[in-house]
Amino acid sequence: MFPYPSGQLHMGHVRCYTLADVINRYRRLKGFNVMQPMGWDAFGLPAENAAIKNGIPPARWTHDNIAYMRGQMQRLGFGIDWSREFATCDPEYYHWEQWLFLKLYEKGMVYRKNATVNWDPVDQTVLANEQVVDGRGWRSDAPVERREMAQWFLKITAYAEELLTELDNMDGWPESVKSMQRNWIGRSEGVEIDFPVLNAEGAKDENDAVLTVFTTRPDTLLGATYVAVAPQHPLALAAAERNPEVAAFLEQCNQSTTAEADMATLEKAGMATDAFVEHPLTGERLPVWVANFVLMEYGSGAVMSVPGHDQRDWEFARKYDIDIVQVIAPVDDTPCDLEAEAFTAPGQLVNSGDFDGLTSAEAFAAIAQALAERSRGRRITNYRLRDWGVSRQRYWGCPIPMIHCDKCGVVPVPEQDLPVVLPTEVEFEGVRSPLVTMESFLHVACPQCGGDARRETDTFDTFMESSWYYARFTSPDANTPMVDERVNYWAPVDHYVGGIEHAILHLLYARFYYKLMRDEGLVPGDEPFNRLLMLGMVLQDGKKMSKSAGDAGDPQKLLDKYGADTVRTAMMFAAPPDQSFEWSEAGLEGALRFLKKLWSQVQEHVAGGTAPALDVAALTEAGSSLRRKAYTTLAKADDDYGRRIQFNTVVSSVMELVNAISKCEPGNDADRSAVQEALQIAVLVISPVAPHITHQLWQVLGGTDALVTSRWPAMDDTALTQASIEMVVQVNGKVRGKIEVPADADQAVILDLAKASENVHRHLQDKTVRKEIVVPNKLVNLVVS
Ligand code: ANZ
Ligand code: ZN
Repeated sequence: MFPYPSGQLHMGHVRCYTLADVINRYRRLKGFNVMQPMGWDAFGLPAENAAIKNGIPPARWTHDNIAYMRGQMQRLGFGIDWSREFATCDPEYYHWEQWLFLKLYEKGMVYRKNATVNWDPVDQTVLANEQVVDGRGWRSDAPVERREMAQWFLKITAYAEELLTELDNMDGWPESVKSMQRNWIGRSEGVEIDFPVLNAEGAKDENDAVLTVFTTRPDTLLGATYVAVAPQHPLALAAAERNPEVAAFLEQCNQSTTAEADMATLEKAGMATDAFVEHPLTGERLPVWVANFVLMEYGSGAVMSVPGHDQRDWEFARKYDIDIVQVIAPVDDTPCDLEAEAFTAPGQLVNSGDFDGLTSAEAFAAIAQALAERSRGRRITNYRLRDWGVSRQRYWGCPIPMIHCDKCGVVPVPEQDLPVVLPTEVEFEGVRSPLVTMESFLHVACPQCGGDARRETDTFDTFMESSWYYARFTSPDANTPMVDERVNYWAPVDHYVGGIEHAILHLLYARFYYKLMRDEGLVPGDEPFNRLLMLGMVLQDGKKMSKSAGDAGDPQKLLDKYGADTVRTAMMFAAPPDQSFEWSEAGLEGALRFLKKLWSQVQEHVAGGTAPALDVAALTEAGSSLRRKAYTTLAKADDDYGRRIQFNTVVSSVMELVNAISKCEPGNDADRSAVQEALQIAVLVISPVAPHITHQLWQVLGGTDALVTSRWPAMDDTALTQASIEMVVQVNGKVRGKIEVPADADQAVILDLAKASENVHRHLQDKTVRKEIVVPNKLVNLVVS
């Protein structure tokens, strides 16, 4: 995941890009053609805020930051193909985003409708959610109002089903991320039920007006004792016209948040209206309430309330003294006490007339059918996922390529006039987007009638740019829509590495966008990322380290003091990739000691003169046991790098190998070549983590090619076989001797050797062996009496 050019790298970046670089370098050693690209997610609010504060144009601020951060990445030794670099604020990039938007507009995948925004009445501007602090504008401190404004939407809901079902085939993604995406998409199967609206005389409305609700529990229909509508629902608005108290309640609801997360904790409140509906099966009269927890944006903005079997409805009914009726009885011994709480589990129907005795599942079908027969209901599938509102009333973003003409309405910018370039020489007055008053940008001839028209001044949500940049890396200079044929060689991404905070929105939008591009015939396959590595966070004092957190957390300071290899090694050693961990400088000292030891082992070895070619037959035990250690390390690292994606254990096993090398006392010249081989393996295996010193050490060890162009060594299984193993022998749990046994000896042979060993033999005299325990490769215990 490419970074936002905030100014300087933080430790989270160091972790993410080092991990990616380790994968890159390992795969290269394995002979793959690897592309590791880098670019900049360059649009966004911080650049604008900096401009408002310091008067520097966002473009300049952004490009300065990019230059600095690029330098830091180069200093860290990331093996990036810089020829592919771009920033999303480059017109050559966002040109194609505008192009796709127009294509989608033609296809009906883009539409415009009113949506609520945060409005700052003093600054006369829309605020982003982050700019609203405790309900007030961050600069004006004025209470923020909700306003309806026309916004552009992308129809992601048209892909909801595919976005959901495809998850089942995505083996390379962590289960946790897939489940977050499933919940976000939120598929529910249920029934839409029409409740006829009654007029003031209590009769059915002559136009057969109905109140439609969505329920996932049609089996509870006979237990509905009232219906509730959202404060923005037409029935609520009509009731407010008739009753000022209802109007005041709606006003109050509109001042609080609509965020679904806040809904859960919201104190439930409602008000009865003078309206009634008729129960579609019993003909009973049910009151219509307005309730603050009913969302206008979900289902039909109305619910049938079943206080006996829905906890929220139960609490509401208790609060407002509404009837609670039981229609579901437990089938097992699940406790059910409607005096204490709702009974929400499925069960068997009671108090439901003809449906009594059916199970919840049977009743679902039967009631759905009964409603369908009366034309009062239909089965539907609902998604929690909403269409993607992409308009932002901000300056520093990709201009939306639309024109407003008084005569023709909204007219798309003709393809040949793309890109609509964002002016970069701007001055801010307050927080308002400079585009709104910039005549040179605003003024345009209508493409349809040629008359005076105005450009759209909203820009795209920056998630638009981050939804397809990875595909652009394959052909960063393509002058054809979005990508060119090179995308077929590279895409989809083999390994995507990034932060867990992007587990939902970014990844969902990117998946959606990829499908949009696929449907334009632009990219191969259905999904953009084969394998996904979700990083845990780097913490300091328990908080995410996203800002420079003192010297200990400033990568630049650490690079200056320790150098890139030490910083990289400490970062990889600290924790497995998916775990969050507390950063501390102590790890750097350990990493530095290890790299110094590797360095001096190599220097010491070469100072002893050239080792002869390896002659396995001539090795002493010292040599062959070192070989065994070297090849065990190689095999484990291969597995850790390639399959487990766990690099902390690679570092620790190379540390062990280096210790074994330092302890090895070569018995002859052949053993010296085993040392040479072990050093080469240590250097090569750790090179993806510490590429700089290993490059040098490789040459010192006689490497003729650069290490980056070398290959991962072939495994030598014969090095792993051990001629003999030493085992401890105990008698009644006390150590009485040690024996050498052939590595392939079976249990009987081992026991014979154990009993024959001199000291053990003595302790067995005049005793009966009651029990014989053999722990392979370790010990023999003889229980005697
Ligand atoms: C009656 C009922 C009885 C319900 C019962 C639940 C349990 P999911 O699963 O998330 O789709 N609902 C429907 N539209 C709503 C809205 N706009 N705002 C708030 N709540 C709404 O949830 C579906 C359930 O959420 C629906 O099923 C409805 O309550 C409620 F024993 O209908 B239920
Ligand atoms: Zn026109």
